[in-house]
Amino acid sequence: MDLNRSMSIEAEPYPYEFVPARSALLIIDMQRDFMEPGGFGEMLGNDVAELRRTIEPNRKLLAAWRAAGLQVMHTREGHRPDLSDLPTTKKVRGHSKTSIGDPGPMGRILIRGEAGHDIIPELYPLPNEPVIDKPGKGAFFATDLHAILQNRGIKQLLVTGVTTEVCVNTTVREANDRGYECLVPADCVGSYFPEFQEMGLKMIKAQGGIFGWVSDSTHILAALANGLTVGV
Ligand code: TIU
Repeated sequence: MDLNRSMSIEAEPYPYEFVPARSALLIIDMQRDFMEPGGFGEMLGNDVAELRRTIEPNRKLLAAWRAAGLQVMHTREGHRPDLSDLPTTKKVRGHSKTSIGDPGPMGRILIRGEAGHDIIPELYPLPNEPVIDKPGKGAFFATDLHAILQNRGIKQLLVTGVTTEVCVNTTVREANDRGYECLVPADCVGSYFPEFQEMGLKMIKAQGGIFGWVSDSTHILAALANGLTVGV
């Protein structure tokens, strides 16, 4: 496959043209505490099944993306063990009995280095794939993601992960304002709330793609497979 040759992916509001060499797959917060039964997300009363349906499409997309030799990056939401990067407002929001930094089902909740903070085994990063530890919802706030993307010549992002209306949407908006073109495959992003899943995706592609494009992993896999055939 010629990684510098532009490819087209069926998407809304119109086809997404991308250059593989200038693109990265950015997988947002597929962490055990959000995704696994018995984790922090479930402890708060959320149905993790709504998120777990994204694992298999992400796994297939990640495998194809890696096989094509393309760049992958991962993010994790979390904080320093001493909580020095945790705003008090975030700590106390929701008046939950158990909050960030407290002992949880899989170690201290959303603290770097704890089991629950880490990425699920199905999508575990390879050693050459940068992992961005972020203290906020957006992947650009208080991280070196923008610098890494610039250094690697990345202009286009496939953004997947959880949750659609929170960390995925915030990251897509941050990326869009920095000049990146974002494509979001609907089956690879998930929300605890079906209505937010629907509206979170509509908000991205509305008004001519005001924040980006929405597609499906099957269309991306088809474009990669086609690129493999025509590029040889
Ligand atoms: N990663 C991410 O979306 N963090 C959240 O806190 N999401 C919620 O939906 N709460």
